[in-house]
Amino acid sequence: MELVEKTDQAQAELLKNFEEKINRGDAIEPKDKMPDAYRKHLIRQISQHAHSEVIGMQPEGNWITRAPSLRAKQILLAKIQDEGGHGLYLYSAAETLGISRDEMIQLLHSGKAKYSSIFNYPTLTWADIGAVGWLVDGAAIVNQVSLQRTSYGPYSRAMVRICKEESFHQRQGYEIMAKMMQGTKEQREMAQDAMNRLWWPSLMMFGPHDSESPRTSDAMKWRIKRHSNDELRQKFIDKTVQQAEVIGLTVPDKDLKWNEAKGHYDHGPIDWDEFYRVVNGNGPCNKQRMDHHIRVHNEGAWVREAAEAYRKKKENLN
Ligand code: BYC
Repeated sequence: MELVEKTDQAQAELLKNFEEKINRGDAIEPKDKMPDAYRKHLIRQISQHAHSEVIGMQPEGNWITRAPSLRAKQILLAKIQDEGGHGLYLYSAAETLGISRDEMIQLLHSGKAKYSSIFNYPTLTWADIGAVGWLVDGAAIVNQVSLQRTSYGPYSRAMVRICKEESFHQRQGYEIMAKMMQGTKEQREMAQDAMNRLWWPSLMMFGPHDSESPRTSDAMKWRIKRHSNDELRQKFIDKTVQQAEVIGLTVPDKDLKWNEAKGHYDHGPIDWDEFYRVVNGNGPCNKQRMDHHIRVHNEGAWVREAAEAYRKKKENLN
């Protein structure tokens, strides 16, 4: 009985110290004591974030061989490599919480871990590559700038570096769209069509409305999230609508209207049935994305084995 009381007391002390640290705005580092629920929450979010970066390479990779110029191809290749790098920083950050890369990949392949809904849409034309850079990376930046101040040190530091690269990604996407809007009628229509198809899925990247978001309350309490899903979505809309106007694109939302009193744009309803359909595995490309990831992961087994054999050999030499 006394032992149970002592353990409870130790747990309460741990929680108190942890909460004090969070409230002071101190970063939590891998060797710090932390509640198990905080650790699990972070593993879920960071690993899903890493999976998104890596799966996100597929829709863009679709256009490497068809980029319209050598310059466009070089830029696209560099961008996709950056996304792979982001995945690696994030898997490493998650590993500091006591999960291995293998376990994270298994959770992805078994359908237990998610990745961003946006990457289950196809990239049908070159303008889609512009729209992915401008809208998808643009949405990702808004979210990730906020995550630079997240409470877990390794996640926050990964975000600082990722944000620098993402701002280049966003600009290159906007450049593609701007150029197409100065082109022929067909090119302008292609850019508008990409905008029409990718606008709403980009708004869904921020997750469900705050009232429907089961994870937000813990995430805000532990300062993993600094802003809610709706706050970040609004920020993205406010800045992107103006960018669309500058290059002559129309936002495909008839209810979009500047609200002077709020100082924000009001927007039309988001199709949450579509969101949950895609998140639950039934979007246009879910099967294709997972099949590809599983196949390439299996084909790469020899690389992992060779790296492990080399590590062991070096260990024996030392
Ligand atoms: N897609 O309670 P909620 C990139 C899930 S990649 C799928 O609001 P939370 C790029 C959510 O996980 C950048 N699932 O959750 C790469 C939860 O399910 P579980 C990607 C979604 O975590 C290559 C449930 O719905 N960025 O930029 O508080 C090329 C309830 O949601 C989505 C990140 O990953 C969604 N859109 O908030 C180009 C950012 N939304 O886990 C570009 C990091 C929600 O309970 N993540 N769900 O089964 C976050 O900031 C947060 O996790 C979210 C969701 C805002 C996404």
